[in-house]
Amino acid sequence: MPVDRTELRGADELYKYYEVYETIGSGGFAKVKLGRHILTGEKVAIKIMNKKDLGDDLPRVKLEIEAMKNLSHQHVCRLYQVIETSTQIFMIIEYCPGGELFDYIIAKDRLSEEETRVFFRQIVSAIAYVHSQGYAHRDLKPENLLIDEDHNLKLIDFGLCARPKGGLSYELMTCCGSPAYAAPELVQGKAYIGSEADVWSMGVLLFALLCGYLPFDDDNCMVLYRKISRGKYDNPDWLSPGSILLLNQMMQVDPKRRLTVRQLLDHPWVLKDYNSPVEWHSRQPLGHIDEDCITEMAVNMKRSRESTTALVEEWQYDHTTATYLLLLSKKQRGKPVRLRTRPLLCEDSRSPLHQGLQTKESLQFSEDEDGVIVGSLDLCSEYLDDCPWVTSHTPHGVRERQDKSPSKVKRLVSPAVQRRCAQSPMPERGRTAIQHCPERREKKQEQVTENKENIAVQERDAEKFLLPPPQTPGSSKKNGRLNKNVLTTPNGNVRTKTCVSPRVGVGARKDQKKKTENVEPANLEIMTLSPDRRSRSLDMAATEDSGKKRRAGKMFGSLERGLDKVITMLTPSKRRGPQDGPRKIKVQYNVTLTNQTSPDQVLNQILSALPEKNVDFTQKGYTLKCQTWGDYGKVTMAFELEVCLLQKLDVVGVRRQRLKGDAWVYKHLVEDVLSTSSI
Ligand code: 6BJ
Repeated sequence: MPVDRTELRGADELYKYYEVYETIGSGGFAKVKLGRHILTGEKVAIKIMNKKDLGDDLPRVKLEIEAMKNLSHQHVCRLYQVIETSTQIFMIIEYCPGGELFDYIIAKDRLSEEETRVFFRQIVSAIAYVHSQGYAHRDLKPENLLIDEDHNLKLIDFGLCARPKGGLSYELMTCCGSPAYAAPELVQGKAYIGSEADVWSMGVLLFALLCGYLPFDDDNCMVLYRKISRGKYDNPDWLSPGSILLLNQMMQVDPKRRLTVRQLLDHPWVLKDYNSPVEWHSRQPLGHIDEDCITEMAVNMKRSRESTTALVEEWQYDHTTATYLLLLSKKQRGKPVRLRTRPLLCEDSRSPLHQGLQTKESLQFSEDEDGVIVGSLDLCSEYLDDCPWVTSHTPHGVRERQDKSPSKVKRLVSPAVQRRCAQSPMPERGRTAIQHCPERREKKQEQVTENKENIAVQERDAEKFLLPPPQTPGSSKKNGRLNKNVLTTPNGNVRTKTCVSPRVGVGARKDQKKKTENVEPANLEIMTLSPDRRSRSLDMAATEDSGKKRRAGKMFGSLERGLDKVITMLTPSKRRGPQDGPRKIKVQYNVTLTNQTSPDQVLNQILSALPEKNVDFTQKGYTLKCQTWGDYGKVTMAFELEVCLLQKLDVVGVRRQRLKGDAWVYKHLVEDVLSTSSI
């Protein structure tokens, strides 16, 4: 096949400026990978889309790109660069190490009113700003809010946003977004005002933060739509009267009776403990040019400051824009405004990872199914954080704080509950053992009060919805959002609609029995470090940290040292061997603690539970890449479970990461797998 020059040039552009690592998420037509901008050393998220797969959704991507170019706000994820080839689109976006708000909520079960208020004020700030720029987001949900290194929220996914030509007060017709968060006027197919629909979704989001589950949920879409249209939900007993009132004012079926975002800015619930309205104006307005960043770029590019400023002010969303915005982000976080002056490894302009591929001897450099060249860089490891020139987490960042208080880390099931559950009969297939623990289930069901005002909604209105469920971009099969094969109820019960394809999706299931009996983590992936090498790297990090102050100004020496460490750690000869055990990682909120000390035993338990739950998987050492299949042989859910040892604690943990699929369905499925495994 002839080589497509445009394609090569495009891909080269990516590898010239970025190192590309593993997948951190995927939607229907996009995959998000962790990356690193070579000149600044900053981590980035790389959203990768295949034009062929996009088909009719290509305009949505263009819309998202345009929206992100226009939006610059402290609580909106920043777009840095767009690279387009004949076949692919790469969006280089701000990286948010804390992951999705969704994972944070489920790890904590639910948030306190105080913590919810902190997050909710940031959501109101982001939405008030987005609306002020003429956009409605239309897909607000906890999966679309990410947590940055300072534990602040950043809004993502503007693929469904709308900017009506006549302004936000003009009505829209397209029904989109995730059904559980959609406003009644949307599910009924009526014309609607984007900002009013966003307020409804914010109400659902607020409920999810305070309660840990959804106000309207059902495994049947029509029943779900009916519930939304009636606007009736239960208020659990832990909600304060103030929270109940605010939720009610936001989830008003009649959009004209709903609160507006303006009213939210200084709502009494929002003001509590703050006494100041939400600040929604951008603290980072587009247009202001930072002189320090320009000076550093001018030196690096060997240009005048004037011509560098002119280049930056073009806002082409090319490598100049990315370098400027990433330098500015470094400056704002108190890091030195410095760029690398020479290539990382050799004269070749491509990144070390790209060069590494020439030999292809090492597993950590490989091409994924989309032909994207990737390296393995574990998100939980300290590879990058060790290096003084690479992004490090602030000493007061969330990860650090969590490490120091492991007692705060929740188990999905407490040992006491586990014991009780073990005594009760086996749960019926497809339901979570958690919900079978009587106390817990009852707690959610008893002492709930219905929201009052919407009860008056006319039944005939409640029955008006689109038939069949809307096939909008947001709910198309391609997008997979409605393609549930495990469905949840508001109380969290899981009903497995078995729609696993008869074929075995991935290899490991066939020889499941053998693997379960005798687990031999022989083919461990080399992205991980053996415990002894890991502790060495941590020691080095500690030494480097204390020495940093003394070596102020000797930036480039430490740059090279940091680089050497990355290279050493990624050198094939030093990769993990079969003799190595599970990875030792820090406790963070995507890790479920067990009360067990044998990783092999935990692994075996999970290996037996997965087939029971119709989850296919491939095993690489202690990491299980899991998938569920829909009716048409499509992957409906993808996630990773990794058995690991926890630093400073003598117990085994299970790291979980959702890669694809409905977040609530994922929550219940993983809870189900882990509780079946008696973890
Ligand atoms: C985008 C996605 C930007 O799971 C993670 C990190 C997920 C970053 C993640 C591990 C972790 C740590 C703690 C708790 C749970 N990012 N960052 C699409 N559009 C714009 C931006 C992104 C995606 C991201 C996702 N970390 N998990």
